[in-house]
Amino acid sequence: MLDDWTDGVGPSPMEIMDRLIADGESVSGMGDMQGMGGMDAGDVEYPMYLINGRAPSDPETLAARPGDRVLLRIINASADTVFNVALGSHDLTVTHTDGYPVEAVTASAVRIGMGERYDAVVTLADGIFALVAEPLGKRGMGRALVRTGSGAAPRESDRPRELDASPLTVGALRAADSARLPRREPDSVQDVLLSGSMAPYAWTINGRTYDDTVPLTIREGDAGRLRIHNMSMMSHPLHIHGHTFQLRSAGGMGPRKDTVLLPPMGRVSVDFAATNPGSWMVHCHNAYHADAGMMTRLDYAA
Ligand SMILES: [Cu+2]
Repeated sequence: MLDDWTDGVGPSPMEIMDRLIADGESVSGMGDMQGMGGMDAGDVEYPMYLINGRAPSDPETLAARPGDRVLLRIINASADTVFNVALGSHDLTVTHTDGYPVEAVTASAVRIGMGERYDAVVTLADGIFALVAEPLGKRGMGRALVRTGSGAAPRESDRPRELDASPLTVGALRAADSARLPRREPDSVQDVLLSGSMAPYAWTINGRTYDDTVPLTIREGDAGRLRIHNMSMMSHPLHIHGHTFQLRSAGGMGPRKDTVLLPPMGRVSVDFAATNPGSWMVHCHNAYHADAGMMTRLDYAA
């Protein structure tokens, strides 16, 4: 479980939100902003990044035996941080994302946005290895240890060289057969434009902040398609409640998910089946962006 942490060791999340809004209102605040995030790095520098609730100086140790085949279920529970995750001296074989199986892909590192989940299988060597979550565009790291044998633990400052490789991103994945939606032309196609700015601090979907929103709509039983465009220089993990979707990447065979990370200026189309009538949230999984308005709804037509 990956997290970015400030409460008790830095300003509270509410104080951070107040500062983002205040800095967005003042030109002088922009000086401070340049030290914060920027580009696709999130909006906030955190004093600490955690794995399983533990600081890097006091990491959790996951125990196993050499040769064990272990499933790592990696969850990004942070508010504002995209992580690249790697296990020192090992490759990760990604088998699932957001609970749905994919055709297995092996990578040195995996990129995971807020709200996303990746499962990776690894066959463990003999020793003590660092499991590291490196925050994208920020200083510091989240850290745990995997111990299968004796020897010296990696130093706190050690950074696995696996993080030097380009991380696996969602575009490299294909849904397993059992996770595919039926191939079907969409009954409706809707655009979801993600935009906003640091000054003023406001984040929008289709040009509006919640709850001054024009909801997306769908009829029960329809096949829906969303064309999601990130019009900003910040990344946004878009999450839909009550539904899952299949990415149109990989020739329409992209992974089945409920949260998809849009890089700066990125685009992705997703298909979903309207089988769960109600009024559902659609929102950026950056907690500060959601709080600043980056939410809308998916409403079923009567
Ligand atoms: Cu966002």
